[in-house]
Amino acid sequence: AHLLPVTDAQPPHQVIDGDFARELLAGLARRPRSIAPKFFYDREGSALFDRICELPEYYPTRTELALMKAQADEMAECIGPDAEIVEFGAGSSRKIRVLLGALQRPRRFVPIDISAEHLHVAADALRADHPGLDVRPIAADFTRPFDLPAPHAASRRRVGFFPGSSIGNFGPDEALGFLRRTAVLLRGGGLLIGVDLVKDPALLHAAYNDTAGVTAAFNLNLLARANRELGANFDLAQFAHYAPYRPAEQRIEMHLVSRRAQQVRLCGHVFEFAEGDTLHTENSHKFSVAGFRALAEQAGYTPRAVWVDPQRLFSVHWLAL
Ligand code: AVI
Repeated sequence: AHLLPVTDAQPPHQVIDGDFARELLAGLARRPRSIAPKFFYDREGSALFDRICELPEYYPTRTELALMKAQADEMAECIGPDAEIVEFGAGSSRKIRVLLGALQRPRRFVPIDISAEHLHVAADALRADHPGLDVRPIAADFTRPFDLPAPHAASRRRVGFFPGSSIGNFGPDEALGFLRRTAVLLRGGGLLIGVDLVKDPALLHAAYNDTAGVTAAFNLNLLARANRELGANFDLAQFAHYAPYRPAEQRIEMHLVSRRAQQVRLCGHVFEFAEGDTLHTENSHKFSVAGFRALAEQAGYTPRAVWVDPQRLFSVHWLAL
């Protein structure tokens, strides 16, 4: 890890995780203030995200899961027998179970996730349920270069699995870059990817502004994480969750808005917030089916099958290589 010098703002024993510290410092210094959403997913954040997935307002998880259950055989047919599956951002690995149940002789499963503890717990559970499957978890940030194990001897093709519409959390250039990189990694195979669709703004707004306040807690956990890991002194009660839908950009934006003028200490630096100043924490882009297929084509994939639920909330695409 890259270490930053420990200043007297931190307890002397503290080791600073380079990535989070460096990116939060840079993000608070730039205008508008922003930080990449991957920093949501520490242990607390991953657990909060799992709770989001169960919320009545958060339709993507249950819609994608139902779509996969209904169409698992067709999806498995696209993927073919003896595949090695690489899942990007595997989280608690619920959706892969549906696919594994339908696939013919899946040889290996490589879940990649930034949240190491969460990843290993899920991998152990999967091993227990699929004794013949070679499960090889990789704790890594899949937005950066990483190594995959050499292909499984008995596997015929490598296939990516990227559910949940996490592709929407990238900016347009990052999404294209990610698709281009994975197209190289998965050459000869393909990518099964879940993509959230453009829809009634009221439904989108509700999904990111749940009445139980779990999404607000998930957003605020970024500041709690900075307090825990970096010795920052964010007062969580003085920041508000703000998640509007921006139709022109086809995206939900998440922000943390300062409720008053305040100062925050982080790694020996002091940051000033005026009342109403925001820290932009996430974009969640929504797509049309045609728009997403065009993007995939631009990245070198051949879009083949696409499955959409009856209410046209969510889509799953099979992109061949
Ligand atoms: C992980 N990702 C696809 C979620 C989304 O919907 O963009 C993260 C999330 N943010 C707030 N609620 C859920």
